[in-house]
Amino acid sequence: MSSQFTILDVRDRIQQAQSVTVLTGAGISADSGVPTFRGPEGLWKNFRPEELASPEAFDRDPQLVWEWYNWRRELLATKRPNIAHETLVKLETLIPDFWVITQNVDGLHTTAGTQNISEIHGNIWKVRCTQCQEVSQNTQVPLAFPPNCTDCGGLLRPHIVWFGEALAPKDLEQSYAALNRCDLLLIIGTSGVVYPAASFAPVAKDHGAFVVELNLDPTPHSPVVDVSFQGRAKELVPLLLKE
Ligand code: BV8
Ligand code: ZN
Repeated sequence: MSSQFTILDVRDRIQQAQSVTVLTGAGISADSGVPTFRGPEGLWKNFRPEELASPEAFDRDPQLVWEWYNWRRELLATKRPNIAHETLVKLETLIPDFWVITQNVDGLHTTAGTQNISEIHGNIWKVRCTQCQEVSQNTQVPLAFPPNCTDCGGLLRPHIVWFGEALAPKDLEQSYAALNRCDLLLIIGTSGVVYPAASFAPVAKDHGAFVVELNLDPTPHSPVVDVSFQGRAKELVPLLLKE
């Protein structure tokens, strides 16, 4: 980390860039009232990931897993994108090549209007059939248990990447392509501990991108990025857009 750059320097660099990639995590949605995962108020304080967000957990007790996702769907149904999501939508219209890679499953980037996006951990508003693998949009809240596939009758699961599961090849391809061509990588609101996303910053840095972190707290990314700013996404991200 270096203090030689101000956020206004970063704003100028972003607006002069040909290609910008943004990696987001739960911190950007925290300002919409969505709970994060880690930290004092995080979801993992009350739940154990391996008991809820793993294929083994779903095999063992699909009803429990669906109850947790239903609870989160109910909560998310009341949340709206915030000014940080909206600023990224505006930047997308200004910068020739702009790609968002999000670890968030809440769909708030697309609700805000972001077009170029890889939702690498899936989307809580999509379900997938455990038999025929068909993916469909589903916004029913709550979803009665057991939810069944209209095509084959199979049990539906959340279309989310759980611990121990591989990310979709298309999302990985899009993400690495965006990381390998960007002039600037902006990392917003992620603790940087979940792989493979935790290894994305060095990919961009190794090919020469300028890497910027915006996060409430220091993270494992902080010492390796070009510049790190501590603060709330809703306060920092709007500063990246010129009036
Ligand atoms: C895979 C979905 C291989 C649930 C999620 C040991 C070493 C290395 C790797 C591993 C290892 N052991 C296991 C692994 C692999 C594992 C992993 O990385 N584990 C970690 C924890 C060690 N990864 C996997 O299993 C991945 N798959 O590796 O596959 C493979 C290959 C081939 C074939 C088979 C398998 C799959 C990862 C799946 C991740 N899914 N959960 C759900 O959402 O329902 S992870 C979970 O964490 C969330 O989904 C989230 O997307 C992700 C990242 O969290 P963050 O978004 O960063 O959120 P967090 O709360 O942590 O941090 C928020 C940050 O925001 C904080 O820093 C905070 O300060 C900041 N903040 C707060 N408020 C604000 C703010 N910032 C700004 N403004 C604010 N207002
Ligand atoms: Zn099916």
